[in-house]
Amino acid sequence: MRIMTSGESHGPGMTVIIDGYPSRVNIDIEIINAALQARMKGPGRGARMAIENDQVEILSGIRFGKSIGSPITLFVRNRDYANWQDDMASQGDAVDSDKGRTTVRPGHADYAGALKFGHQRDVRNVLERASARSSVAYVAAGSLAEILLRELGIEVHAEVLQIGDKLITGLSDTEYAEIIESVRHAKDTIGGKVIVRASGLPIGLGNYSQWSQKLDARIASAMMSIPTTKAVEIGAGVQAATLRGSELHDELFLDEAGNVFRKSNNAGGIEGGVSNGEDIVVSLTSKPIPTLMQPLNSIDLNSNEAATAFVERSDVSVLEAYAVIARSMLAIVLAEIICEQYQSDTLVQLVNIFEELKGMNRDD
Ligand code: EPS
Repeated sequence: MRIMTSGESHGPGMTVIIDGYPSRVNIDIEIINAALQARMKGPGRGARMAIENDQVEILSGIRFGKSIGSPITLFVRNRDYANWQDDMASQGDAVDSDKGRTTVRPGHADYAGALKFGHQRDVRNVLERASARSSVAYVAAGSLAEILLRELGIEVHAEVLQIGDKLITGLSDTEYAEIIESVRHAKDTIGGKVIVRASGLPIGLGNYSQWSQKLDARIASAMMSIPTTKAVEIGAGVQAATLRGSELHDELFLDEAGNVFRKSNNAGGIEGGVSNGEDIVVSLTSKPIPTLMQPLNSIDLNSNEAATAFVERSDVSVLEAYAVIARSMLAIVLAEIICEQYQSDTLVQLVNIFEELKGMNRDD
């Protein structure tokens, strides 16, 4: 399974094509819609979310509620496009509008993207695609991946761990919302941390043989691709630096029936780039988003003069959405690796392989 996305934030919509998804998987469109709706929620979201009402349209690959083995195309319409048709037209001349941008926001793709593609006279050409609106497509694909994983007994969950420097445990919903409101009041933005867990995995996903096949390397790559991610930790993560080997490594024990078990999971379910049967545990750090209502010092790329970054409608905190996106990315990576490693045309073939896996792992 592999995925490719396209679409601009204020264009007609976001598209994702999922190729190599096994046939005969029951696909309930409401499961995809529930994930899309969850991504829109949470305190700190901006006015755009009052315009959008993300719902998936299935354009190919699914008939009568089942995958058919053909590429699946999912499309989520941007309702805001109705307000942007002239500015985002694919033909004709650029319109005279207040939506063009020549100053850049520190921390966004604006500066490097404009210089890379030659868009100094209209940075909107960069920010439309660099927008975190692109996460809609990943969440749509992620929920398809999760549907497949669930058929194989694998569950993925995510939650917010920390807002700014405050742990969520111990904060009430009101206190959480109040932190965001005070940041909004200060015309600033705030980041945090989320944690994602996958359970029910077989031993042996990924491969220690090549850098590109290592499960933790692939998860880290997917997580770093989410706009705003600045760090990814697996299991104990950065704490590993402060622990002795005897404290960190998860010892193996046998129960009375001869089954292997561990008393800790500091490895986060991955050793040597391979899943070891424990839960996969990944935590991610999100920077505060770079569109500020109190703009930072910047430059105007067109005039090459000092300026302040442009100010436009945006979010204060996206942590709840970030958790939904992180969960989707983990589901996508796991489904991709499972489909590569246990190539199967149909769901039944894949389920049978998973049944066999339960009794393997001895060479005698
Ligand atoms: C974003 C800017 C805002 C966010 C957007 C990401 O959009 P707008 O400029 O239209 O207000 O709302 O996120 C989404 C639209 C979304 O669906 O998550 C940015 O600059 O990255």
